[in-house]
Parts: sequence; structure tokens; C-alpha cells
Amino acid sequence: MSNIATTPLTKVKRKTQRPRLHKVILLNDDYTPREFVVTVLRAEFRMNESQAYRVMLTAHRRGACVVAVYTKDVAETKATRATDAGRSKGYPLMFTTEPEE
Ligand code: TYC
Repeated sequence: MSNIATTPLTKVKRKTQRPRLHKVILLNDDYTPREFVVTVLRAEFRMNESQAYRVMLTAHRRGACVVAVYTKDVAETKATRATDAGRSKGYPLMFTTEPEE
């Protein structure tokens, strides 16, 4: 009987790997005015009034809401800018990012 291994030790990935996308997540807090959250969502994530209102309300009711997905750099930049917009007005508004599964 032969003991020659037949399973390959390395696997070649044939497809070009797409970069993993990252979610931007809006977190609820008790202090930031609803209208301000909507304004930030519209300015930073290019949403219209009704999209922004729906996202704000979902975060308000459930604690958090996925705003959008981008490449890592873009997601982190937008989350930082949006969080800074709140901080500049003294609000604890918070956007975070996490990789998509
Ligand atoms: N909970 C805030 C309020 O009642 C509004 C709010 C909504 C704040 C969503 C943050 O991500 C948020 N004024």
C-alpha cells in the first residue's frame, strides 16, 4: 500500500479577493437631539430626510443601527467625522465601525 499524500498542502485562491467591507454603526444616547442626528446623517452619509429619520429612529428604539457599509478607510473616516460633529456641539453622539462577516 502506498502512503503518498494526495491532498494538496496549499490552496491557490483563483479569484481576486475583494476588500472586506466595514459597517458604520450609529449608537443611541439620551442627550443628542433627534433633529441633530438627522442633520449629521444627511451631511455625512448623503441620506435624504426620510432615510435619515428612519435610521435615527431605529437607533433610538433599538440602541444601535447600521448606517452604511464602506471600505475600512472610508468607514472609519466617516464615523470619526460624524462623531466629531456631535462632540463639537457638546453631544455624546457616537458612530463606530466593525467588519462585515
Ligand atoms: N435618544 C435621543 C433623544 O431621545 C435621540 C437619538 C437618536 C440620539 C439616535 C442618538 O443615535 C441616536 N433625544
